[in-house]
Amino acid sequence: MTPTATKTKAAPRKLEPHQTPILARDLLTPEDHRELLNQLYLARYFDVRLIKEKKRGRLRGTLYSSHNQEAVLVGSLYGLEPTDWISPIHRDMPAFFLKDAKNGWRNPERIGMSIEEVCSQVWCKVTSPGRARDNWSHIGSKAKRIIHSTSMLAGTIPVAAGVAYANRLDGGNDVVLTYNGEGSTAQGIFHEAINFAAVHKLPVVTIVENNQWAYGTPLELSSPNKDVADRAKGYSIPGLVADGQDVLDVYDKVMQAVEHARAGNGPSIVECKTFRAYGHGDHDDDRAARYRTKEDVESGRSRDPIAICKIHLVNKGYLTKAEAKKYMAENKHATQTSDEDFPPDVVSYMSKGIEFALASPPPPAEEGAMWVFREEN
Ligand SMILES: Cc1ncc(C[n+]2csc(CCOP(=O)(O)OP(=O)(O)O)c2C)c(N)n1
Ligand SMILES: [Mg+2]
Repeated sequence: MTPTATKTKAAPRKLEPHQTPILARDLLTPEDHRELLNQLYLARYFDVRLIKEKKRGRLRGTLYSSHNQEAVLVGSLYGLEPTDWISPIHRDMPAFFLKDAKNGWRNPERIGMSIEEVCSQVWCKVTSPGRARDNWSHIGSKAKRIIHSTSMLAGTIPVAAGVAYANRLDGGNDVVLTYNGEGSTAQGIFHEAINFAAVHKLPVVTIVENNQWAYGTPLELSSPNKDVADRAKGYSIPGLVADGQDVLDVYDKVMQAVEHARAGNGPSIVECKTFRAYGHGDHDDDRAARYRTKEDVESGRSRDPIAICKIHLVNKGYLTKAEAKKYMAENKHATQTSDEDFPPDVVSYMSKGIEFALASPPPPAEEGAMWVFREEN
């Protein structure tokens, strides 16, 4: 059965006849623009709150921070149809609850995971989609159109191509958005899968989150291309480069690729240039401070996506300067932020998710072998 979402959003604004649509953002309403900022706050708060929960000793397991990379997630997800598919990886944890979030963060009909499900996953509770098999991104849902993340780098792309191909055989034309780090672009399977998608003109959009580092390996040691998107030339498909710190630029470029795919023209690569704020995971924070210079980290983090979005909104007149200064989450290390730096509904949304997870039990021990061995009936 095809899932449907209750539309709570106003119909998209139409351009006046004399206006030429230049960019996808031109069709966004002022409310859409403010919602993009809210979703950046949501993604940032998810991250800083988990970092603080771990420091308080209320959380165990590795955290893979998406701090400073939020515009890539928010900008790429915002224009999707609820029935489009996504395949997030370790760096994209907020994508699970941001999918279809413009139809209402708390809307139970939304085709995305609830914050309760995602927090339960992080806390390894019975209420998590993965029933505590993992504390991070190894979760998916066919009903919510989320493909379980693949551990082997670039492994999301062949799966995405397979989902798109199966969907076509079923008469569908839904877009499949796959996320990958720049470190995955040197994998053989990256080429095989995009080549297959290009040959069959499958509606697969590959987002490359180029945060300059793959664990301790810098981009120049894994790719001869300065722009990873240049690899697209080898498959005769579009390769777009977006400023990954600018949510509207990501939105424009991803929508170009999404419309190209939906029109039957096949896949694209959208490289979003960004910077990994901390270590690969929090187990790597101390080591990362040795293999990256302080100056490089400061420069990489100097363009905060929340600050850049605010500048757009103030310039457009969608936010006053006073409103822009009300919540100051930007340009701060996670531990320097306080709840007052975020809108109260963002804090309460996440807090409810955490309370739900903390109150949920772990799975019963007898579930340990569940889904491990085939059960004979
Ligand atoms: C084929 C393969 N090799 C190695 C790993 C171990 N590994 C997990 S994440 C990672 C770094 C990924 O870097 P990148 O693709 O740039 O994504 P980022 O973590 O920067 O978001 C590595 C080496 C893996 N998962 N798969
Ligand atoms: Mg990387």
